[in-house]
Amino acid sequence: AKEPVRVLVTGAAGQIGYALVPMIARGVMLGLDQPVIIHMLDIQPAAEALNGVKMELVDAAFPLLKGVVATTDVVDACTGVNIAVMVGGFPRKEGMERKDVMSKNVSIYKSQASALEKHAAANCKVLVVANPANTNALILKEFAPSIPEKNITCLTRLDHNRALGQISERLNVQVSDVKNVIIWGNHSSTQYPDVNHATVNTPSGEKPVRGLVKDDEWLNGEFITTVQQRGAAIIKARKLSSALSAASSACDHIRDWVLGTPEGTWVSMGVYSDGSYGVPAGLIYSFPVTCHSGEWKIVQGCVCSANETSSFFCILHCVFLTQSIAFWVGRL
Ligand code: NAX
Repeated sequence: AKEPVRVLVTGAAGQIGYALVPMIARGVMLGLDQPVIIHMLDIQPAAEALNGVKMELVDAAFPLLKGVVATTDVVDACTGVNIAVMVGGFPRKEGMERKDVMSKNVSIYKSQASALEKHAAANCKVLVVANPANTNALILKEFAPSIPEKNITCLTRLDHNRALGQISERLNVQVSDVKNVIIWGNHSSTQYPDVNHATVNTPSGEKPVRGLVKDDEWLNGEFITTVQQRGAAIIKARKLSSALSAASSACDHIRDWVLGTPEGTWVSMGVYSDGSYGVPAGLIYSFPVTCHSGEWKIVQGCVCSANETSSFFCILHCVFLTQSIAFWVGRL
């Protein structure tokens, strides 16, 4: 039997946490033959709720679940973890200035970064979900210099999956037959969903999405804004932000990273830039990637003129964020 993998979920008493931990315990993230030990971290005001989640995990009698650590102590939470999914954080609220959110997250991610650096297992893989996701990942990277940069990523897979979903609805095809959309940039409304290389598997072979949709106006307009603003649409409908789709996409992100992407398929991940596509090196930016043996690699050659203007603004936005982070990191 395989050794259990330790998976940390921060903010585990929240709504994404509540959807995510049962998926992990059922093998959705790491496979149906992979035992897991789940570490859950939250803050003191949520300690009782966190314990309630632990009770439910016990009650569900998951065969793959070999242990649960539920704690408000960041060191206990991070000790020995192989995978860290950072869902806890301080999202921007109405009326808050960007710098207020930034300073709160810098202090949260500073302590979590150093706990991971000191106490996580060697080669721990980190996925930041909490918004602003690219920025929080960058803060974590700054404060955990001994964790290899390639091990710190952020979630844009939800946006990627939303794009697949929109194409499948539009063409009335199975979502599993659509692939190779790309989310460029930030997990925010400045992202650029790109279908220029996307294909659909049809009975007569793989066909480009653009050729099948035959409506460039929709692809260049409504499709993009729908994906960019889907989070707001969910909040409007549910009076709560996306949780099950975020949790499921976080599982997809880790599963593909650890177990590999299928041949000929790429996915979107927020990763540190090596300068590909003119994105300044060191930024955390969403690119198309393939994964093999636990390592991601940026897919090259997906340039298209349609996204030049948009990616220029994405890059500007990321550079601006990096500079603000450098400012806060310098101050603390
Ligand atoms: P909730 O408010 O339901 O849960 C957040 C949890 O984090 C709470 O239990 C809170 O007590 C805990 N927390 C706060 N500070 C903490 C700290 N210092 N250490 C540990 N835990 C802490 O939010 P939820 O709906 O679960 O969303 C979580 C985060 O995901 C938010 O930042 C949200 O903006 C972000 N999202 C990111 C998405 C993405 O695609 N990257 C999409 C979904 C989601 O909006």
